Amino acid sequence: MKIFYSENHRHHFPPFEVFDGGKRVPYLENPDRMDRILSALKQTDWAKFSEPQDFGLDPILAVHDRDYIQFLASCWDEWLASDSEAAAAPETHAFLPATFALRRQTRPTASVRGRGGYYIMDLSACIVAGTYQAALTSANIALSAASAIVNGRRSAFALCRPPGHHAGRDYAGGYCFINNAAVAAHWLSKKGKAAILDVDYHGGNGTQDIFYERNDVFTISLHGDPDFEYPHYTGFADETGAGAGAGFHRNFPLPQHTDDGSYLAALDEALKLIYGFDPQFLVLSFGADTFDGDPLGTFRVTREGFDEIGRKVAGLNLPTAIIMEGGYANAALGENTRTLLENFK
Ligand code: SP5
Ligand code: ZN
Repeated sequence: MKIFYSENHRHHFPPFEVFDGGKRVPYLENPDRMDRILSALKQTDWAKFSEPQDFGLDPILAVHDRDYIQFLASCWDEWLASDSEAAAAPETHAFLPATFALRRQTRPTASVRGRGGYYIMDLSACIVAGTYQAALTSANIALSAASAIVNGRRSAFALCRPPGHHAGRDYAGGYCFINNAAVAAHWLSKKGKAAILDVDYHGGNGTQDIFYERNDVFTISLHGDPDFEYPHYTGFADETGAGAGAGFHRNFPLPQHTDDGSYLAALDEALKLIYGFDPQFLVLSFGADTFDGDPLGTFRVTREGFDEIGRKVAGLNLPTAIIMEGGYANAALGENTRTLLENFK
């Protein structure tokens, strides 16, 4: 299997994020995650590593707002120019807004703070010097995997960092800046009908938003119920698409402590819906944070569960681009990811 990967993510490593309660904690979405996955894959005889191709900005701007992408590009430099403490010690700082636009506040204002609070939805999408380059490269990794399956491969793995599924057309959140899976799926949709199946523990709100009014990309997400889990405001079962996209999005909100058995039962329902849509390509947003023991999750999916998830999704027999999203139990992340991927090799 082709694995697309780049070292560019290492320069995106904010020194902290902020949890509920204002608690400042080490950034959980860290480069060590990639090292764990890389070392597990390097032990196999089937993982073939490639650098991503550069697809330019057009496929990214096809699903993202131009001013938002420009904000990501210039945010860090503008922040250093506007905050002397950050400029004096940039490596211990990150950009995070402290005031957020509400939905009735419909436009960004000129300052970096005013654009930050408009384009960022939470306190885990920290921007540092390497963020924009890492996010662009991550999108190119997803596009490279998409291109591999268009060129006849049965599957390809995009080892993306930063992840993407919380990023919408004009916002960052949940460690995500550019929606890698959405960029790949939109690009694929020009070659044939595409579906996105999101099995990250968190609801794929960005992916949902981007395709909500479209019927040419079917999107579906299994996740912790927003009644108790991030992203809190979306991912409910009654959100099924709008306008031309009515019926082309589905959510499966699941309770705390969901185990292999109930997860796999929900997955079976999701796979039936994808089968009914009859896509030519599948994009799998894969997060390993459903794992029993993930520091951000509450589910109890086991390593055997990841094997079953992989087997069931591979059973659709569709050319599949597997896009890395979350997963923060680093000690188990490599093995869980390899276990899922083994089913697609
Ligand atoms: C890609 C991805 O998995 N993003 C997840 C971002 C979640 N950010 C919200 C963090 C909420 C912190 N809650 C702490 C619970 C610790 N038990
Ligand atoms: Zn997640």
